[in-house]
Amino acid sequence: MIDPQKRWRPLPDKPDYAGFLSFGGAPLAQEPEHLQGVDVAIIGAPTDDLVSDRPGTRFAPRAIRAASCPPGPHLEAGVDAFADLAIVDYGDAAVVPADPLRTHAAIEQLVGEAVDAGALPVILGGDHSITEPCIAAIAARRGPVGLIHFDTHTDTGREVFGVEHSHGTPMFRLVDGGRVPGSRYAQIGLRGYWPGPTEFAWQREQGIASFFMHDVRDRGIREIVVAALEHVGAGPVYLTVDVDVLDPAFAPGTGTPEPGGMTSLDLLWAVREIAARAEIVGADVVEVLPSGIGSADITALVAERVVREILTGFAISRRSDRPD
Ligand SMILES: [Mn+2]
Repeated sequence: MIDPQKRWRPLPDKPDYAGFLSFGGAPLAQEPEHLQGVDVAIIGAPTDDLVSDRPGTRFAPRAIRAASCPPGPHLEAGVDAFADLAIVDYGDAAVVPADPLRTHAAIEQLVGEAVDAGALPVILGGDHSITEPCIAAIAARRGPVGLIHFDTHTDTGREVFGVEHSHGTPMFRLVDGGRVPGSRYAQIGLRGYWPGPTEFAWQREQGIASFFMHDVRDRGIREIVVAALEHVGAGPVYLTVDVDVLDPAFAPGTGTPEPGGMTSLDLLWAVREIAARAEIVGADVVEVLPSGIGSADITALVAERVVREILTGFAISRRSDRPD
């Protein structure tokens, strides 16, 4: 294990821009045995071979790690996830450029190692196709999982541009393959012009709950989160956040942006609430397309904070699990 904080121990704090690059300055782990006793393993999935529009999310795991912030308790929640939980950065999956199948196998392998060690895998994408191997690794060990999915798009295409293996199809493949029952799958933030009636008819047949952006606008995020949690119900839940659910004003660095989206304020609260209330067994943040370094990249910055809110919510859920 490498502790990026070590050289700064005699000092008050390590500045975020210095030291070995890891998520939140967490210890770097490379071997599965380093995951023993770990609560959360951050895993990078730097791949964007399957995007249908502008590429570049392969650079996101590094950008998200670099858009860090000083440690300390969450000012609203009063919880310091890094103090409450044993969090490590398990590095990146051994991706192979232009070979999405081997890349996905490498992601599934690494996520599986985290699950086998009893750690919560939190994955930094990558394009949205990476959610398929992440959930595959978890479902292989724990059975089918519920899914809460923040996105502009449903990603339930049977194919995109005639291609079945795409960042627009992972949710179809997961439901079709039995890894995510539609009766425990909720989407939040849908808007724009894709997909069409065929996909939505299929979604209804599967029992998938779709909360559109106009639902968030009209009913408010609190009510929508309650409804999504009710739909997925009890049991293991995976949380996936496509950063394009945000309005491009908040997250301009993404490949298929759509105006009229969520605010950072709503999304950050929502993911924390879900992580605190649901039985989270894995989470990812995807489709960040960075172009700046550190906090200069506002899309990587908000993605970093999405992960922090998930960690904070997970820490809250762990606290409430503890016997008094
Ligand atoms: Mn997506």
